[in-house]
Amino acid sequence: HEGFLYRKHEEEGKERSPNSKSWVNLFCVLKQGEIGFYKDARHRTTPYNDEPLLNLAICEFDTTNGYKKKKNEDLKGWVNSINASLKEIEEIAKWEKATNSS
Ligand code: I3P
Repeated sequence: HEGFLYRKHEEEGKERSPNSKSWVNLFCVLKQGEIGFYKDARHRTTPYNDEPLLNLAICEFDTTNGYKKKKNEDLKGWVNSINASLKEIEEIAKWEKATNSS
């Protein structure tokens, strides 16, 4: 799953920029349990702001936090993809556990 999303950090970094709470339109790519953020579709080797890939396995994911200031029409599709990805990670972990113990 990939596409442009507007993103905003809830926590503000020590430095105002680039960790400000402003919205930024980024090309987001969900692949193998990780999400990468890029300036556009052509620059998917260089993450936006040199951010490391976001590993879903160590993330908490909550769509019910009640943010209502802006609507998010792409939410449903991304939630489905993220959940499918999490399931995949879980299955791989189970499989690895089973192979290691046999
Ligand atoms: C932020 C910007 C965001 C706003 C955020 C501001 O300021 O106006 O649009 O989020 O509000 O801090 P800046 O551009 O100077 O970083 P919303 O659009 O969600 O209101 P916040 O502090 O309430 O997150």
